[in-house]
Amino acid sequence: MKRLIILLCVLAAPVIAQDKPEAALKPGAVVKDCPTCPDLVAIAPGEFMIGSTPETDDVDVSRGEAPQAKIKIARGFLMGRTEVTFGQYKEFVRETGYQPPKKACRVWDNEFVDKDDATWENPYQPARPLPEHPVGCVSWNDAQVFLTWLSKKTGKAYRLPTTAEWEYAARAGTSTSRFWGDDTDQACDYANTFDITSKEKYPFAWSFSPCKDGYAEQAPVGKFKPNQFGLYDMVGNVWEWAADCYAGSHQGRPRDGRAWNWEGGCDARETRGGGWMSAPERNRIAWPGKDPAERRLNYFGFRVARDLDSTYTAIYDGGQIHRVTLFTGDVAKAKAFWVDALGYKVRFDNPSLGGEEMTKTLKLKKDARAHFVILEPSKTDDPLIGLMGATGQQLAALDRSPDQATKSGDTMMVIKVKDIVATFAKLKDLPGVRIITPPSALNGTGGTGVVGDEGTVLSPDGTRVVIQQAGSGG
Ligand SMILES: [Ca+2]
Ligand SMILES: [Ca+2]
Repeated sequence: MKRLIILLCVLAAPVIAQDKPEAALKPGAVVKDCPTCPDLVAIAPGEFMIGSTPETDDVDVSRGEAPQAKIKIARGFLMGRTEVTFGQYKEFVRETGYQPPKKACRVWDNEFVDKDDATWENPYQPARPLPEHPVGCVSWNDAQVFLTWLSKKTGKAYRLPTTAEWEYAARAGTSTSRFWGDDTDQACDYANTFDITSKEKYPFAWSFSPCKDGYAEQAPVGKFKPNQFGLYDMVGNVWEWAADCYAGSHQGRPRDGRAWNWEGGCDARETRGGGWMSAPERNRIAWPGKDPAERRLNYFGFRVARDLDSTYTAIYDGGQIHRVTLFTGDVAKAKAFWVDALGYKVRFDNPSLGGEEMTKTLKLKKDARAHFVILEPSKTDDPLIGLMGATGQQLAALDRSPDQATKSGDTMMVIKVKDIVATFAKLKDLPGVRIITPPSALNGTGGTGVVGDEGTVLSPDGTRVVIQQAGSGG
């Protein structure tokens, strides 16, 4: 244990150089974390009413648009200026080799149908995507893997915008159905919707915007006028995944703009903003789609967000998310440990390998001090024993042998380094979380690393979490 503490102190030095604080950015300023990264627009804090008034045209009370709720976005944040593009996603796939578990995507083929040969590369509409097109046929799960990759690439903690952030940014100070007003006949200046151009090519049964925008299907991003915050395609083009569970109501939503997720996971995630194939009543800022996290449709994409001055440093160059295996003589005990002691909302699943998924949602006790200690194998693909401790739990029995660990009655998990990377990427909603173990510190001789940095952070469910280095007292 002594050795552990000494090493942790050595590792405490920051590994990311701090640039000028982003909190000082002027609203509307555009920043970029790498040459091919998404443009990010600085969004100022503020208050707004989420949802629609009962008098709004086409208001859908069944989706919980009304009644409204007052949201205070306390902190500024950065939001993708456009939808994530085909070119950006292609770079991600090239660098990671990411293969989604099941290759089917819903496209139009004389009807809307899931096609096995439809992929982000072959989304049918458009037949041959340009690098500037938004990427489609990406699920919420796929988006998480992309965000993990982008976070590791840039050292910044990328995530999806929360529902509240998305709507705040889309409204850009307006309270109308769309950021340009309520009229659908003006849509063609501001958005790629299901318009006369689309209607001429696709015989969908629903209504259309009574104007011509020139795009029958997807348009390259940024072709229409931006909203008042400088964001493009916040209505139309591709639907955009939000971080939140679909709630069907704004009552009970966190009032500070955080994502609304709950224990046990959710059946559907919110999608926002409508799309090129959607009817005008759905191409409104407030209307929420609800779709399972694994669903792919060629008219669903996403946009990135991140906190100002966020940091993210991953250990190893993981890439794929692999299965996380609970290894313990007492599974029930191990599960209880995770749930009670650690408590982050972490989804242990396996979008890249398919098969059985294990989903666990964890709840951290208020003011718990979470210590993350990892024992390192000689190779990144070796099983790795991670022992997770927290206040009231002992950081003990650090041992590479699962047998010994089980015998000693400790709760052990056998996971891979790559899984650690992926797991902690799931904590991306937590501002301030950093993984500060460099690979060189993990040498297979019982060396330890710590994940997390000192600081107080908020978990997505509003729990205040103090992350403190092991051995630093308290
Ligand atoms: Ca159109
Ligand atoms: Ca959009």
